[in-house]
Amino acid sequence: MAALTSRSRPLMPTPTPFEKPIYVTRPFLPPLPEFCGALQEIWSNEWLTNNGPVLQRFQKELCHYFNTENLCLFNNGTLALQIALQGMQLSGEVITTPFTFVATTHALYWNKIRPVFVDIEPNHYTLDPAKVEAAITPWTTAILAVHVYGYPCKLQELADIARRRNLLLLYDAAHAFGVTVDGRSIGSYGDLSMFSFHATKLFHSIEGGMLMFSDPGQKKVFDYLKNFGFDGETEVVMPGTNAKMNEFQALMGSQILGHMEAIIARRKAIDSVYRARLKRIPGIHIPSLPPPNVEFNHSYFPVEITPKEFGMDRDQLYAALQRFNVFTRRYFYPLVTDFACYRSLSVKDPLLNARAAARGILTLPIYDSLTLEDSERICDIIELLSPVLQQSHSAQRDLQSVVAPV
Ligand code: T4K
Repeated sequence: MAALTSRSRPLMPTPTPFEKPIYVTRPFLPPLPEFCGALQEIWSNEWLTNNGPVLQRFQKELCHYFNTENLCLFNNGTLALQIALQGMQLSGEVITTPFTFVATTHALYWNKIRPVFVDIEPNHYTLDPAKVEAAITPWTTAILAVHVYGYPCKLQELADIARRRNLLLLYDAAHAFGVTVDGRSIGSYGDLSMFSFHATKLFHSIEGGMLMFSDPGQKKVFDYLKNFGFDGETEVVMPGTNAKMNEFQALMGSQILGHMEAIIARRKAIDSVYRARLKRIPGIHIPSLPPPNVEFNHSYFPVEITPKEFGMDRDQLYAALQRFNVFTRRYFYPLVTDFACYRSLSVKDPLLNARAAARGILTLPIYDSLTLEDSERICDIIELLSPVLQQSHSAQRDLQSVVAPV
């Protein structure tokens, strides 16, 4: 009989809609009294932005966390990446992924760099090194890969290509705070990494961004570029912009940093519930966890829906979950190449894996204040919505009505 159901619960109570909306994420907020108490420092300093003392302290804390001096803070991740490309004087073509948040591509465009889109590998949706190699032209200056959902890119393969072909290797690590590979922060791989500290991220400073880089000489350039190019009070050495992180952002980041270990542990527990429950549902594919040399951050929980096996397509499930007050997201759909502003670009690669991922992936709610009961209930709802399981349930009910004593 158990074989007929996904769990050994003969007749499931029908799950009901959540009373309040369950979003794909909610920001972690430090305890309010803790934060309010800490605000006193800003009031005492009467210093709100422009490289203030709280920002300087936060930067030191991050240097310690990432075990490097080579980092620079910004008011968001998008401007951090734009400034990185500008400061490294990149031009021509950069090989990149279409399966990302649109900011990755925008940063190239704002620097008048042509994005050359190649496909991703199907396991963790990161840039496929073989496709990168094939797309290199005399105009290629760099590779811009994305650790999407926090899954590390093929670090060794990409590094080999970059070294052999004399290209810079940049990572959009917006999703990868807290990820380590072989005991080293993921930000220490490649020439440079950008982290986003947006409110929707695992680690945040309300809005914010960070660059981590291998060449210490770059710090000065990035610091100029984020502050109008000022060198002292009376000299401007390059046409910079304004991309400074303010004191309130820095304070939020600083307050959250100390909670990171616990935050990741709680997400790991939610991830385990989803994995254990959803793997039994036909038509739901869960990407594998990264190998044991990776400390993962569980920043997202993507699942891939196969309509034929599941019995409905990803978009139908996305809409059906909303009726239960569960607001999942289709990160990243549409592909960047399908947005109106990039549609006219010629893309040689058919992007088969990226298209399949954009069509099939649903990112489920995962965040600090989501309880394990909430995640169980989301699984209950998905089971209820699964046409295949429903057929099994009704078959089971039929069977029970036959065998049940009168
Ligand atoms: N590269 C990559 C790979 C990225 O993913 C991103 C950003 C960037 C670069 C650029 O970094 P930043 O410049 O943003 O630092 C969100 C974020 O705005 C964006 O930062 C993020 N990627 C992207 C993946 O997701 P939306 O349009 O999905 O956000 P929104 O407002 O719909 O929020 C999602 C859900 O989060 C809401 O349904 C509810 C919840 N939420 C959101 C906010 C802002 C809250 O509960 N509280 C909140 O304060 O883009």
